[in-house]
Amino acid sequence: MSKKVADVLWEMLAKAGVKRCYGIVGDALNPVVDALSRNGAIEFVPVRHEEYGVFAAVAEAYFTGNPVAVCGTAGPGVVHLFNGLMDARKEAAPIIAIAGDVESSLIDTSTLEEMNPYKFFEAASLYTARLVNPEQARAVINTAILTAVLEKGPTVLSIPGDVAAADAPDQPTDFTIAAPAILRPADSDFEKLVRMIDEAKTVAIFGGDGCREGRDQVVELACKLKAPVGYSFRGKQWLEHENPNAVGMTGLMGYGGAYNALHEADLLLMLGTDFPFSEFLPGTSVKKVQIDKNPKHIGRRTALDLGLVGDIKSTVSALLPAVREKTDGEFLERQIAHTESFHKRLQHYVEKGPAIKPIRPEFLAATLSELASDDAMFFADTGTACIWLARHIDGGRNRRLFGSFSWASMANAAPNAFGCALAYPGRQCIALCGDGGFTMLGMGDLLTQIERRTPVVQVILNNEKYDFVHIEQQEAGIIPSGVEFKNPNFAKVAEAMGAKGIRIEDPEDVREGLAEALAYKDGPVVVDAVVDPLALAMPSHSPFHTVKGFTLSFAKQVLSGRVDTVIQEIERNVGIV
Ligand SMILES: Cc1ncc(C[n+]2csc(CCOP(=O)(O)OP(=O)(O)O)c2C)c(N)n1
Ligand SMILES: [Mg+2]
Repeated sequence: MSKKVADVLWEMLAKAGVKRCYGIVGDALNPVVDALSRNGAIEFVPVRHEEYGVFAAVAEAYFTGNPVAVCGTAGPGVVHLFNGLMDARKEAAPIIAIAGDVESSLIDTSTLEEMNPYKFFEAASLYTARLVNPEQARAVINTAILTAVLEKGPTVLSIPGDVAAADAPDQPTDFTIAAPAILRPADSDFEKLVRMIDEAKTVAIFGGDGCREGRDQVVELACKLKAPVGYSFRGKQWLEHENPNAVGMTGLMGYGGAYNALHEADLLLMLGTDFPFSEFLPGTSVKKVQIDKNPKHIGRRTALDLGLVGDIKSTVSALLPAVREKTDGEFLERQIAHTESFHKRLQHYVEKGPAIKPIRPEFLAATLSELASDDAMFFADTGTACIWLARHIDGGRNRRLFGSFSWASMANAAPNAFGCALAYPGRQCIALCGDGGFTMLGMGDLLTQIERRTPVVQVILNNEKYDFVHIEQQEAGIIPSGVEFKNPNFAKVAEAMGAKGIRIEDPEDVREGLAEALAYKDGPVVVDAVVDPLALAMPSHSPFHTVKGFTLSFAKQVLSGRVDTVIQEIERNVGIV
């Protein structure tokens, strides 16, 4: 049998390092999966919702660095990919989406399920191609792969079934992915940077995901400069552990001394970060330098004194021998002391946790962190789970923390954990899920985990609420509405579906319940943790409008007769327990 276009597709994807394709088949994709079975090098992972497949692929691609394929078919199935592809774009994950298209003879006729992939994917995709002629195959597949891998993001190949099933022209399927170049600022700019660092009395560092490869160099530089190191959520997992200068995160989830360190330094070095919350960055009283390999990140969040293009590892490696060591450690010590005192405050609900019912999420997360293995991978749903992940799950050289940090979609954690459980068999993959997030997407595809007996631990923060939004509405000074819902007993639901279910209602059962969940290796576990729906987490630095908003919301709630709720909420968050 001659080679089909779909055979060429899989051959090239396999050569690019694709190990899995997550998705749902049907119509146009039938010849595509048929060719996948013939190919044998790539595993097809059928899911119950295409978006779940993409979130799984995003986590796999982000951590392994390999491109991952996803698929959905014609119209609605393709549309279900979209939110996940936006996430891939924001989290910089190389994903190649295979979108089933209508028959090529019906394109642009408004036939059943037809949509325009160019228009539809414009916001998410770095490159979208419609394969309407077998002669295009090699060139467009090649471009989709190279763009996803080199520009780190999603690309889309829209393929009509008839083209996928057509004979492929006799073309070579080999291609080359260029090795990355070393990217460093020009000598004269570099010298300017060295001078600024040497002239500054105190330096602070704020790092993001761009420090991933250069983390050891950044920590070494910080030690040499006696510089406190703060980080974005995406930078936390690279910069916090084994770093004596770590001072926590700034922003809405901020903790520790990061905010002060950034604002009190003479010079701020922003390294590999596109941290979006400008209000948490200092103004002109602090000199600011930003270094990033993506020139578009430079200067877009705050005005700078110097902006340099360079990858963090090689730029900081070059800086290390070039800058003078600082001798005065007073600034650093002050920021570390501040961080330690904030940490003590954070421990309040962890230490008191065993005696507080409903269960405090701080206590739940800290216990999970303590019990999990040193190479565990943690994933947090967008929602309060992110706050508890940021504040109470410890990182480590071999631990990994991930979420929809930049796109901030709900329902990412369970599929993220599933993708990593497939990519890293034997490693603990733990999803800290919102009850809103889990019921949005995680519950249906729990069946996927069950069928494959994939050992994913899902810990559900059962607060019967879109709690993050509840907090947001209070911050905005309004009476919370549209945020409450009712849940079933998730442990029983999980058991009925065929997973292991553990319900934890009492704080004294937290340790045992989590230990049991982590020890279970025979398939997925759902831990239904009934947590305090009124637990609040304020950032280490609260902007004035936040404080004002809470006060206003509390006042409005009291006036509308919700006195009990307000008193309870205040009581449960000021340590009067
Ligand atoms: C797909 C999607 N829909 C809505 C939102 C807005 N949103 C952000 S967090 C959140 C609440 C999440 O609730 P839940 O999963 O129960 O977590 P909790 O905050 O209660 O821990 C909502 C609705 C979003 N980010 N993504
Ligand atoms: Mg909730």
